[in-house]
Amino acid sequence: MPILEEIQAAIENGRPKDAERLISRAVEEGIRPSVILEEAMITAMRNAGEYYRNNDGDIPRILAAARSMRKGLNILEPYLEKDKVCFLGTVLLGTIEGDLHDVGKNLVAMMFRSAGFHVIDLGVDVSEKQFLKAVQDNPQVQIVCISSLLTTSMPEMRRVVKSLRESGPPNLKIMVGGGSVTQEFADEIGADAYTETAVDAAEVAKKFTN
Ligand code: B12
Repeated sequence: MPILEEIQAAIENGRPKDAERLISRAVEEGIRPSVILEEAMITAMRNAGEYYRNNDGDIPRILAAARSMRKGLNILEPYLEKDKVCFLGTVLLGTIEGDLHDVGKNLVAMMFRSAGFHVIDLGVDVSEKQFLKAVQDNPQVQIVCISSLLTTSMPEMRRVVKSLRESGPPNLKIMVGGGSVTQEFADEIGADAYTETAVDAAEVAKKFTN
């Protein structure tokens, strides 16, 4: 089986050790890190998500896939970072309060880092207060990114955007994303940008800072 398919299978089937080993081997074989990420790893998480949806939420299996993805990202990240050209700015990132999903957020962090941004990752279940405090404590932050996968967390996202507008610096850019967010919702709550993928998110952020 070609190595990218092996990586995809290792993540989809929740085999973190195999994922780590195969990703290292693929890098050694000269496959571009961004190709490994997009063609094998993101595809694996998409398939795992489909499986979860069609099988009434097989939680142990999806958790094993998410863990393998995280282990794999740790291996790949230094190689992706090597490609970065220059320092572009500082981004603050977190998953909204009430929401513990972090696979997409971690991918966003990684794409930003490999594009040349410094990322302050606040983790998951981040409250309005925590976002505001982090912006105040880190005046160099130019962009705040908020991730949400749950429709139940969307009112909280709206609140955070509102208070960042009221109390944050006037030129702060706010980006939103994650499975529950749409362009329409992003416009409605006054975010500066929404993108469907982590790759596009980093591209849009580059335009904001240049
Ligand atoms: C994995 C998973 C879990 C894992 C999470 C593990 C982890 N460490 O993250 C576990 C099992 C813990 C879990 C729990 C729950 N989950 Co869940 N989960 C998923 C699943 C299958 C995949 C999510 C994922 O990782 N996708 C892969 C990543 C790469 O995609 P992504 O996050 O969307 O990110 C991409 C983009 O959106 C974008 N992006 C992400 N963030 C941002 C931010 C910015 C600023 C930008 C610009 C872009 C961006 O970039 C990423 C890459 O391109 C989804 C189904 C699905 N297909 O999405 C359900 C799903 C999100 N879960 C769901 C639910 C309901 C739950 C639970 C409530 C289940 C329960 N009854 O307990 C709990 C909630 C726990 C909580 N409080 O958060 C629902 C949400 C429904 C809804 N609309 O609200 C979904 C959609 C499943 C479903 N169809 O019912 N879940």
